[in-house]
Parts: sequence; C-alpha cells; structure tokens
Amino acid sequence: MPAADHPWWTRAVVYQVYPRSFQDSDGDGVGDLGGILQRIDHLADLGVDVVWLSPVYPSPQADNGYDISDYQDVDPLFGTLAQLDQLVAALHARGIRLVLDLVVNHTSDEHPWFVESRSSTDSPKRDWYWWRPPRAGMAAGTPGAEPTNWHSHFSGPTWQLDEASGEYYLHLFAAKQPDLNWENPEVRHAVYAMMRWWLDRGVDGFRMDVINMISKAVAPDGSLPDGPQLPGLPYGDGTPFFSNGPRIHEYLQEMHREVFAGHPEQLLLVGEMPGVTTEQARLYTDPARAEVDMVFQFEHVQLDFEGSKWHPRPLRMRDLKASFGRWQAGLADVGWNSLYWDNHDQPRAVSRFGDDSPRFRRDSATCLATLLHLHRGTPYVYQGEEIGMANHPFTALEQFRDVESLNHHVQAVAHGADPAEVLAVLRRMSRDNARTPVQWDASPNAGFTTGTPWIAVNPDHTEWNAQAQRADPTSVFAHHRRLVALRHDLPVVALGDFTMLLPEHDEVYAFTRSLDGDTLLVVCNVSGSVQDLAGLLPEAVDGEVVLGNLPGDDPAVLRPWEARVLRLPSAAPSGGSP
Ligand code: TEU
Repeated sequence: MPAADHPWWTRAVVYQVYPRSFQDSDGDGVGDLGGILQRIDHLADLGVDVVWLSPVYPSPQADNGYDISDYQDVDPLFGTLAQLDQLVAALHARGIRLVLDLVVNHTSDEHPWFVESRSSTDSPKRDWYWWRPPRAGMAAGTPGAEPTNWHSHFSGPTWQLDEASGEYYLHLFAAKQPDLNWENPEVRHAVYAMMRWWLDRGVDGFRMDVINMISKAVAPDGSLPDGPQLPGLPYGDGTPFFSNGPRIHEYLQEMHREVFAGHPEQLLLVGEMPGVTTEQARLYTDPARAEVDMVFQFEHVQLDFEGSKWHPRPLRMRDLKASFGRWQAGLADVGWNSLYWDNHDQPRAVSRFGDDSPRFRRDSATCLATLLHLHRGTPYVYQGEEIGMANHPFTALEQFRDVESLNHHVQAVAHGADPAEVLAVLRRMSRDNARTPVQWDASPNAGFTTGTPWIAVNPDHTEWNAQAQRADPTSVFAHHRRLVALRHDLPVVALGDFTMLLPEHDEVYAFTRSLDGDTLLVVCNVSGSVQDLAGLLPEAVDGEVVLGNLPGDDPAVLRPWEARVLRLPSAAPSGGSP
C-alpha cells in the first residue's frame, strides 16, 4: 500500500503535556491552559503532530488530576473550558491535533456518581462501583476482612471500608480513586456519551488510562477471587483478575461502535496497558477488530527492577534490546507500536537509560532520542525530554509530592525498611522526577512561574533550559527536531520493516529499517567507551550519514553515546540475526 494510504499517525510524533508542570500563567505556582497557550511556538518549532494533554478536569488532585470529579469541565486550577476550546483552535491552526486523557477505570470519590453511589445501599447508582461486604465471617474493618487480598498500585489494600454502610469499595489505585463497574451498561453508556461530547468539541482522540483494567473477572455470584500471595507483603496479586479481563475486548469494541464510528480514521486512540503482552497487543491494535490504534506497553520500563519498581537493579542492555526486538517483531504484520522512554510516571530517560553526568548528558540524550524516533511505531516525547531534562536531586521526603511515592514511604517504613534507603530509592524511581517544572530559561523559577512552584524546579535549569537549547544547533532540542522532520520526510522511517542486529551486544544498539529498496542502518553506542564499528558492522563504514548526533569523525568507530542513521546502498547487511 502506498505510504500515503497508511494511517496518519504512522508518520506522527506525539508530545505529552503534563499541564501542572508545563507553564504557569497566573502565578499560583501550578501550570495551566493559559501557560500552554503561551508556549505553542515551542511545540510547533519542534514539529510535533499531536499533543496529548494529561488531565485538566475538575479534580481534588489526589493523584494530580487522574482522580476526576467532573468529566465535562476544566478545573479552575488549570483555567476554563473556553480556554480548552481556544487551545484546540490554536493547535489546529498550527496543524497539531489534541488528544485528551480518558480516565474511566475510576473516578474521584468526590465525583457526583460516587457520592450518589455511596449515599445508600439502595442508591440507583450503587452498582456503578464495586461495593462488597467484608470477607465471610470477619468483622468489617479488621485487617484481612477486605473482600479480596489484592494489593493496590499505590500501596495497601485495594478496598476501602465505608463506615456508614459497612461495605467496602474497590480502588485499584488510591482510596480516592474508586473503580467504576463496567459490568453495568449504564456506566458504559454514560462514559460513551461523555466521550462523544468531547469529540463534538473538536478533540482528536484519547489516551486511555489503564484501559486494560476496566474488565474484572467477576464470578456469576458477584464474588472476586483472591490473588497469589505477594512476597513480603500481607497482600496478593490481583492483576490476573483485573488486567485484560474477560470482557475487555467486548467493551473496547462497543466503545468503538458507540463513540468513534463514523470518523475513526481522523482520531488517535491509544490505550495505556500495564502488563500487556505482544499477543494481547496484536488483538487490541488489529485494525480489523476496531479497538484502539496502539497501546502503551510497560516491558522496557520494568527491566531495571526486581518485582516492584522500589527494588531497582542495573539495566542490562541486551534485555532492553530483546524486549524492543520482541515488540517490533510481534506487531510487524498486525497492529502498531507506540514508542516512549519517558512520561509523567517514569524517571527521566537520560538519567535512567543514558548517562546524565556532565560529560555525556547531551550525547546520551541525543542517542536515546535517535533510538526513540527510529524504531517502527509512533514516538511519544514527554515534556522536557526534548531539552535533556534529568532526574531531580531530591534530598528529603518533604520535597516529594506524588501519592504513590508518599504512600510507599509510609508503608515501607511501617514494614521495617530503613527510611534513608527508602529515600534513596524514591530519589531514583519516584514519578516526581518527571514532574518538576519544565525549564524554560535560566531565571530563578526557570520561567515556569512568577510564584512559588508546586514542586521545586531542578537547580540544573541554569544550564539546561529551552532557551539555551533552542539557540544551539547541536542541542538535544535541535536533534529531536531533526528526528521529527526525518519521520515526516522519509517513508522508511515511518513504515520500514525493522530488523534487530547484534542482539547480544551490550554496548552497540543497531538495527535496519527497510522499505521499497531504501534501507537505513541505525547504529547507537549506548556506552561510555569507544566501539569498533568496522569490526562489528563493516557495511556501516561506507554508509551515507543521513543524521548523526556528533560532528563527523572516523566512520570506523563509534564514540561514546554516538548515534548514526546511515543509508545503505543495497539490501540487508550481515552481522546480526533478525
Ligand atoms: O498509570 C497507570 C500505571 O499503572 C502506572 O504507570 C502507575 O503510575 C504505576 O503504578 C507506577 O508505578 C496511570 C497514570 O498514568 C498515572 O499517572 C495514574 O496515577 C494512574 O494511571 C491512575 O490513574
């Protein structure tokens, strides 16, 4: 099929805005829609095609907006609905689409639906959420009396007792995020109506939060099963019963029919799916099944820890290559990959996968950018990634804001962990690393706010900021911009076949992309030592450099963190196995 006939999002690059930390326009220390409107030039200059906006809906902000109390408005903290309309128009005027975050596995406990549901066991909305009595034979409120033993993503049990009725409600995330009961068709149709309302306002799709958790494995008698015991915790793993549950495909297909039918080809539909496998992803993203366009999978962000993110270990490059290789191969003929290093839930990529020491920060950030944009799939750039932002040098618990980090600290210390060690792990893995304000310039609050920022600005902003990056043709920003343009210009970048080379090599990440006789060879030195490229991939030496991250030098070697995109004269090279 000619390149132009493939979906537009195969050629697109998405940029994620986490509004709270992007740009403040009113001096309250929290980013807002007015701030995004001021910074559209930055996005247009980068050349991105889509903005994914993390939640701006009314919310008590227990999880920074992923706890929604009204799906059809904007929180005054972020601005007004009129400003959101303005943002859609301003982005569209630049040829940029806007995708909203759809958080419908759960609402806030302050959402009127839940307030009504909680008000009485006879409430017409009681069944909109997962209410269950205590475990048989146990008194409500005693430890272990929860209806199942599941462990919450944010520590502790997934069940919260409501004293008034003596029943528990399910919350896979924080207690202020009760899970909606998708078994109830009224819930589903209320969600679909809300989604249609946003599409009618002109938004261009949805990033669907933990969408593979909406179907729970409920027995005909209404019970939910216990999960296998988790090591070292008084809880079990409930994921087999809420991840990719029995009715998930039915729900997504119904959503597609009810909401997207008529104009799905204009939209971008991406499902966030922790724990999804390549086999499942093929089903979710097979166009013939009409579910979603692509999914966010989590394998590559789970290779540097043991069991839970709070038990980090060094990353082995061959594991990362094996994982990406599997995803590239798994969705080669059916479905589509989304590609990311960073988002608002992950530590900063340059600190995690690269080397943020002064010597290698720029080179490793540009090397990682090359890998991101050159795989087959739709790349997602997270705010700040394009200017080389790194993890924050947290030194004290008081500096953290994230509910996941704070809950973990409480639970870990309660279970006997050394607070200093817990802090060291938070410093490395906390989601707050991604949530410090975007560094626009070298001024005291980095140009983010005139007030006091809700979370501290990284002190390295005096050197690492958008203003400096935009003025420097060799910067991380300039490199991302070239990579975005390359995808727009070369069909092989968007659509070419992917072949992994040197799968066992821990320092050189190499692969080819081929389309209609055009073959690119991508070679990246993911280490701090010089690599003998001529010895590893002789054909690379004569390749024409399409794009590189270091100024020209000896084509036979790769300097530390050097990345090159080469055009090969003929078909696939030797030296590796697919
Ligand atoms: O995240 C879902 C998810 O499983 C994670 O990435 C989660 O943050 C993980 O447990 C981290 O260790 C989504 C959102 O992206 C996240 O910000 C929300 O907190 C979460 O859902 C609940 O809505």
